Amino acid sequence: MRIKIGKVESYIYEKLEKEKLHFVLLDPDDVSPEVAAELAKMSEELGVDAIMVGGSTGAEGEILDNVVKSIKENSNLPVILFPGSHGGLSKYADALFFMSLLNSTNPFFITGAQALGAFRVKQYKLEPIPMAYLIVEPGEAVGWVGDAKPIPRHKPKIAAAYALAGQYMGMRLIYLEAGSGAPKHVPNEMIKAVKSVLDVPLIVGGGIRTYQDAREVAQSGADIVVTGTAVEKAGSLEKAQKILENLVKGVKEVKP
Ligand code: 1GP
Repeated sequence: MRIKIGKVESYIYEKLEKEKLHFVLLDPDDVSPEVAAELAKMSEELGVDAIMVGGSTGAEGEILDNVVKSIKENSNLPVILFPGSHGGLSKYADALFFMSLLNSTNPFFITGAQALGAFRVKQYKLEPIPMAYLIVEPGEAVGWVGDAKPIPRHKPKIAAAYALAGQYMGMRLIYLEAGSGAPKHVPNEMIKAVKSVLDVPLIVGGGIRTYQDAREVAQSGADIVVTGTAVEKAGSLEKAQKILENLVKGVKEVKP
């Protein structure tokens, strides 16, 4: 019996052979379907590789469905759900990060929400991509909501140990998360330490705002760089375009 790798996951692996990837995260709590449509179009034009949709508070039901539908109608990029719990599912998406918050102190976020959501994932025919999710200080809203014991910023070895454990548990992606809107991204030393032990792709997000941030995160070893706030809170579409252009450049200039 063979493990089936779905379309979106294959797309990710194939692209990673040639380049570092940049995913844009849109939180339905912060963007309307109309703005999401504009940002998705812009992302596709600027060379972003996928759109993630989710958030820790309020990204559920009709609000979530409408944002996902609007992105799908306006771009060809894969839409990957980034659920805060079993509520964060939409049948209009292509795939979801089937994530376990490994350093949560609450089993609900490690296996509970996953069990509650599993049948719906099947019913909606969503492609689940198994992912270990690790919260690094400060952790922001997701750290608080997810009852995380955030990994101290000056302890790269703890992050590496959790990441490797995630890989050994069968996770096919590892996500280091400083939290959406974090004042600083995950430290470069920590990214390097985690990357040095992994054989599966590493995703890094939280607090990445500039060309320089994106570049150093990619250079330190992130295979996939995620940005959300920088574009969502840019203030205008013109400003968002400039910021996103620089972020994509920072990621794509670093060769794998
Ligand atoms: C949050 O890692 C993502 O889950 C993105 O963070 O909003 O800070 O870019 P930002």
